[in-house]
Amino acid sequence: MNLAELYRQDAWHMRWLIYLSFAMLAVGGLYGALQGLDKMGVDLYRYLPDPLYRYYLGLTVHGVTLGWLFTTYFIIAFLNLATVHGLRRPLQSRRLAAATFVLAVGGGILALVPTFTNESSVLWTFYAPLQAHPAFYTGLTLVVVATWTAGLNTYLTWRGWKKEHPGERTPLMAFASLTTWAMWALASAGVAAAMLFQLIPWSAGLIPQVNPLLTRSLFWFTGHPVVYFWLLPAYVSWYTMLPAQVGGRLFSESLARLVFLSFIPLAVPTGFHHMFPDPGVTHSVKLLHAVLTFAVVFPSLVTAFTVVASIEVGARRRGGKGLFRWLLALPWLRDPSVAGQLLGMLLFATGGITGLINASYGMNLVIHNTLWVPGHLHTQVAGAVALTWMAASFWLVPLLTGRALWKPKLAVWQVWLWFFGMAVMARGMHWMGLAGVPRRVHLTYAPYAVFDEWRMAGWLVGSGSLLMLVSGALFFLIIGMTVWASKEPARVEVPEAKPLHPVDRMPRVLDRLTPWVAVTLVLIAIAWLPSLYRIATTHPYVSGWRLW
Ligand code: HAS
Ligand code: CU
Repeated sequence: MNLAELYRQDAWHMRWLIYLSFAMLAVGGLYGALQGLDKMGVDLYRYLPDPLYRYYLGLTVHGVTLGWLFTTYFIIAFLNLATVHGLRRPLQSRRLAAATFVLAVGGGILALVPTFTNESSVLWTFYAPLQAHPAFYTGLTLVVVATWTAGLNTYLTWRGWKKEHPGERTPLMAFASLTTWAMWALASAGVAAAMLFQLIPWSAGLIPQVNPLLTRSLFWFTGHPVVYFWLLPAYVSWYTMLPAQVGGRLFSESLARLVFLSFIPLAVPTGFHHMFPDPGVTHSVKLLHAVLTFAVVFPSLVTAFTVVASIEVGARRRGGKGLFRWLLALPWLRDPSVAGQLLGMLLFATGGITGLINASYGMNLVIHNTLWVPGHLHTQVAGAVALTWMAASFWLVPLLTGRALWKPKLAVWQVWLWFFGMAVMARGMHWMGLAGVPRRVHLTYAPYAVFDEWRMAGWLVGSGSLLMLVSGALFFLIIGMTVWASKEPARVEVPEAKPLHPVDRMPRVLDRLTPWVAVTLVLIAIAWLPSLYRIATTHPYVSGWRLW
């Protein structure tokens, strides 16, 4: 079977998941701009009809559409493609792929309807005792189930491949997808338990009370590793595709595998770093999570080295010279797909530094619950991850539709504008956070807000978010015109990086998941179970509140 036929077999759900993912980006992005402007004292919310003007409704739509839906839809489609391409084999079960699609989209609709009617203004973290409509929790749970069916399909596809290729090493692109699903399967257990045993029955009136500290801890059991569930598909692109796009080679396949595999044990036992100032968790457990957070930085530091080295190989092959001058040989202004990913990396490097500050137990007390944290998270997920996905879609959408990218030059502008917008906005957010401005507050109406003191910082947040709004609009124009109006046939292939040196020998443990999953289970047992048990048995259970 030739490759084009291979993608077409599974193309409809990949294509539609990608379109829906971008639709979520549009909805969430619009509310994002309103929030950004609020930080400079400009309230455009009040022009929206009731209940859409309500701040916490908007913030919930922003977090749910972007954190849960934009990400999940894109990840399923992109990892499907990486698996299918890596193994040169269609997905094992078309029925399972269709079921995944229905669960993901149906779940999203179920969660969003009660959000738009202001019955679920509980933000993306849905902390109890704030109570949402049962459909909200059920919908998000179905989205998580969709990730499980997608992961299962990848696993079955790999098993089918393995039967026909006994003793062969799994190709990197597929292996990286498998490790991402394995990490997520373990990570998602926390939120699934919170939903099934506490939040859904509680919101449906089947149990009268829940334990807020327990549901919150279970949220962060998943809520930290979910950020690597967002990040790893970008890593799939940086490691296995981008080097080919710049004419380079993957510097080391063994290091790449080590990075993906390390996220399995290290992603989950770190979640209490979101609860450093919370009562009810012992200091020793918090310290353990702080130390393990520093450990999970390691694979990203290795990534900084490996990916930049792979790109450097490409730049030197293009004639780049000197210690740093080779950077100029990269197509920063010519290839939007490459430029977007490089700019995403630059943002990611800044977010890595702020992440380390957050993780430093003592320093966390300075920034926790301030606008600093949205500054950090935007450089990571809305910067590195979203920019990488937009950049990848410049070859992905042509590949899946057969239509050439509409106006690549405009796409270069688009990614640069997003980068600048994000850099400016995040700078302002970090600044406001250090000045003590709380996150998740409608500042225009906060009686203590002193805009005079925050003028410059707030102006950066507002103007940065406007630049991103313009860039987002350009992105939709480019993708929309590619899909509907581009007449030229696409001549694209999945970029696939070859390793710099032939991989003859590699420790077997770098081609296996079981030992890594086993270590993870031990770490989870140490880092989570005693605390969860103690919280469940000693902390109070309370009834729900609906505010706003
Ligand atoms: Fe984080 C809060 C710590 C990574 C997302 N984070 C958040 C929240 C989100 C989020 C959404 O310890 C807020 C949740 C909420 O609503 O409350 N985070 C870290 C650490 C890392 C980290 C240590 N975060 C991420 C990623 C995210 C993400 C990735 C999304 C995708 N984060 C925290 C902590 C908090 C937190 C605390 C809680 C704060 C609080 O108090 O509430 C690390 O994994 C980061 C490692 C990254 C690096 C960067 C490596 C650089 C690379 C690029 C190389 C390129 C170069 C460019 C150098 C070490 C790979 C030059 C070359 C070219 C050729 C271009
Ligand atoms: Cu975290």
